[in-house]
Amino acid sequence: MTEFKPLVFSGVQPTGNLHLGNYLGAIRKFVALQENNDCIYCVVDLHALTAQLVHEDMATQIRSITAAFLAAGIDPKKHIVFNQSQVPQHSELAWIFNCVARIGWMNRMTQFKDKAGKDREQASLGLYAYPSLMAADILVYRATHVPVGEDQKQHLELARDIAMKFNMDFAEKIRPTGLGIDIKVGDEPVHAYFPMVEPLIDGPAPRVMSLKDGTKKMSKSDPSDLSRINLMDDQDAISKKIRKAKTDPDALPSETDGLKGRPEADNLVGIFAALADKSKAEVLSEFGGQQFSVFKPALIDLAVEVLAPINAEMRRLMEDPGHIDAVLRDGGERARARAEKTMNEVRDIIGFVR
Ligand code: AQP
Repeated sequence: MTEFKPLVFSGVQPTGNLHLGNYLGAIRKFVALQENNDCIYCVVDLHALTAQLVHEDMATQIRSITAAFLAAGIDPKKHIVFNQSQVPQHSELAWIFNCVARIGWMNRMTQFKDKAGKDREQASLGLYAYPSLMAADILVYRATHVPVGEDQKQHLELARDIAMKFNMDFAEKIRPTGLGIDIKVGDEPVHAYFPMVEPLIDGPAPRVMSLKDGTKKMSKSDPSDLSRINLMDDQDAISKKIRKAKTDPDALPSETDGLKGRPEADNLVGIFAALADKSKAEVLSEFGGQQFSVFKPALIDLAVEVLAPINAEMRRLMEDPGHIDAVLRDGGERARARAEKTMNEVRDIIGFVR
């Protein structure tokens, strides 16, 4: 048995202000992973069209996500940073995956149901096919690991299903090309061209919740700005939002079991833990028995300490859009070369004439 060469891929949509959930659930992991891995990080601008077609400030949004990647510490020279629309191979593979994926699989996607809302007939076909494009984003590089927040878990399971079906359906065509490798999926040996991607979701804050409602995900599209901390928020805004964050009247518990049934307390402790690089248990060993009037100021100080340098660097980078565009162009060129190699192999496996 051999294994696929480890490769990390992930993406962020340019659909609004990045928030603490995007940072803790995704971008911070991107930075940590680049130390020991080959990484590709993408601003997934094609995905941004799925929920809303026309974006007045698309270019600014793309640059702003790129600035956040760079300000957080991603090295675009050692790794690849680019925007999806520069690499048309993503869309080409997505079409093939549209023909691999089954409608029954897509019908189970909860994010489509959430985002489409009640009037599903009016949702775009792109929103429905979103997970197929996401599978193509990852697999066009034959990436093996994907750091994401918990909300993306189901989409990654679908990417595995698509990869598995492609491998099985084309098994007899993959073998003679010598392009596949023998892997095990569970106990079953499979001759695979596409790897079974592994989601990287761990950490104390895999799902950062709204500051106004601990049962709802912190989200760019929440109409209330007080529900989230944006990476571009200044010290005053961060302080105001944490002070106004919903809590309950009890003191913090000393053990993590005591957070059960207290979603807002659980969320704030998780945020503290993630920002401080500690476990929730460690945070509670320090703050157990304390009121929120003590805990919130400590959380404000910590959030400002971590986010202020990123905020300042993002603002500096955004003053030089030419530099950001050059980073994206360079990354796009390198990504295209890799993606085209995969697509040539896929075309050969399928039997297209080229
Ligand atoms: N609340 C969250 N907690 C942890 N991780 C999160 N992510 C998003 N929200 C949270 C992770 O951030 C990465 C990029 O997300 P995205 O912008 O591509 O898409 P999204 O999940 O749709 O983000 P939003 O903020 O929730 O946007 P809207 O409001 O448009 O739906 C992903 O890895 C995601 O898991």
